[in-house]
Amino acid sequence: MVSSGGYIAEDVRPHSMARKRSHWERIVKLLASITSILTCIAWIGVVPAEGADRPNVLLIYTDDQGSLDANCYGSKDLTTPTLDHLAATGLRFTQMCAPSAICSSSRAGLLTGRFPARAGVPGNVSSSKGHAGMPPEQVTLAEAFRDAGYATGHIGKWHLGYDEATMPNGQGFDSSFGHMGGCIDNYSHFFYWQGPNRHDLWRNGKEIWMDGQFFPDLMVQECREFLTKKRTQPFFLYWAINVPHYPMQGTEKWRQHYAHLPAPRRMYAEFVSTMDEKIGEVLAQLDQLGLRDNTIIVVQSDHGHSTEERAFFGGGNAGPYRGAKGGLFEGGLRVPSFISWPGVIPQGEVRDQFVTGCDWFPTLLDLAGCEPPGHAIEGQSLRSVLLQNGPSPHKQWCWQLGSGNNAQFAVREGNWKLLVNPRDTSGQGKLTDKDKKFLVNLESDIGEATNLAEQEPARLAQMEKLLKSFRAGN
Ligand SMILES: [Ca+2]
Repeated sequence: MVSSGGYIAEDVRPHSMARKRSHWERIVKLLASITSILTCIAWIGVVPAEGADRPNVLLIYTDDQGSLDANCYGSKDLTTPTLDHLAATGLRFTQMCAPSAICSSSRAGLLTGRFPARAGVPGNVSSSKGHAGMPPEQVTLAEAFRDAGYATGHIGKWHLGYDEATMPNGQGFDSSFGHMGGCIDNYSHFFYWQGPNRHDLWRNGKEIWMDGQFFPDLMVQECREFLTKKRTQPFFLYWAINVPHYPMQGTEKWRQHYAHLPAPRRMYAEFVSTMDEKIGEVLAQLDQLGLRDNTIIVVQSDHGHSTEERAFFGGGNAGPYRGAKGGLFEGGLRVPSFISWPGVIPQGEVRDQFVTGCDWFPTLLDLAGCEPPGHAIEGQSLRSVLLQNGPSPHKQWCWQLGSGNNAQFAVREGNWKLLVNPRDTSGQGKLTDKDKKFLVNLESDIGEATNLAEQEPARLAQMEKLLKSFRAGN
């Protein structure tokens, strides 16, 4: 490079000298340009192919795990070292709300970033072969990642459609292993809900039989194979582990460990710790492959715990929250939720901001440096919540569970929440006709015990207006 001093000296030289100098200068500049072009070409040659340096994403969606059902959330009767380790090496949320309080809708919200009803899944889809689920035109997280050059895999439960177009391979997953309906017996892999009894285990759209093999172990094996095969390219693995959903089939080790607990907490705890152990086995594989630091791990429940007969009428722990699976009180919506990405996301911190399961769609794409979706979604990126402990991206939110006259709704603005047609599946207090509009302030009444609808008519009207606006699609 010519120093600036040289140019200053040039001004006082005779014109002919200056012209000659200018001629050489042009040649030097031309050579410099050629050199920088060549440098650029050489650099492009060594830059990794697009996506090769992007983080992997492992999204683990647990099933019917109650609001506080991990040791680090306050359930000190549980042994959950894997989840506790994730909290210590990442963040956990205290106000992560599921997109809905039942399986299919929650999964639709997670995988599309949209209000589940707008994704075409206001309630549970059929668990019977041949029945369509979430419309295939909905854009899933798997499709978004696949478009960005990721390998995409589904392992575990699906429950978003049981015909070719709406099974996982029709919704953006390169590979799929698991059951299509809502639940299975973990040894026979038969649907575990009602008759007629039927087998439900599939690989890439083809029925397979793996008689007598414990499904959580099969999922671990599948995860390990996926991680090993895809370790050299960015991947998005959606592991929808069907645990601790009924039937509660914890292993012998955990049956002995929890022998002192009363039923149904005992059976539930056995299955929670079985789940924790299986997740730990997959995380150990990530460590062995050297992928842990370049993999974003999210673990979250799809909604609150079940109080159904098949779940022995309970066993999960919602702590101070009212409600459970199937209703829009906090016990149905607040879920244990973790994210860990060592080196990028703070470790051992807690986030209390109101956030939702719909937010993972834009958040994971954002963190991975992929393009945001080109269409409107309700979820928002949590980047600033995660990295800077920034404010909640949501001033307002809305939930719908079911359709028709008995559909439940909840709408939230700040700490105010209005429930319409509420259902309390935890049986805490009777709901009367007056409670069909149930207004609470979560700041003063986290247990949602007192209906303020009559005392706060102006607030009720405002919340009803907001709900109407959401229902109109605004
Ligand atoms: Ca569930």
